[in-house]
Amino acid sequence: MADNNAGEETIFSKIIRQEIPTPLLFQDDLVTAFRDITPQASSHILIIPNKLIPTVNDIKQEDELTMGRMFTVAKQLAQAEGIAEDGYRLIMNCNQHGGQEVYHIHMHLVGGQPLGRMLNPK
Ligand code: DGP
Repeated sequence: MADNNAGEETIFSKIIRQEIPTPLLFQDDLVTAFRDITPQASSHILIIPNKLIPTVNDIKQEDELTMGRMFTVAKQLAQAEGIAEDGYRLIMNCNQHGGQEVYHIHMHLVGGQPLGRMLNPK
């Protein structure tokens, strides 16, 4: 997918507005959560800000409440998934080297199985 640092809307904005119907696991005034379409573990959830922020590089001080809410929701969803005690991983990819494909920041919550080393050795 092409780099979208210009800040154009992505498919995630349509999911937030439910223009593309996707079952939501959580939504409030700041964040939305739903299951990843291509899960890479038995639990794979995306937690995203309702506001379009293209990359982690674009986060502003005024977004700190939203960033904190993303973590609070991640914790709650991990508990709801039953994976909190065994553990899980939170991932945010940034730009090309980070492997970011959708330019609307999102936190991956992955777990439900041992995840191995953090990075694949080359
Ligand atoms: P990243 O590489 O960090 O930008 O991850 C983007 C993730 O978004 C990827 O794991 C697949 C997921 N994804 C992309 N399009 C859709 C969609 O239309 N619906 C859902 N539920 N997930 C999507």
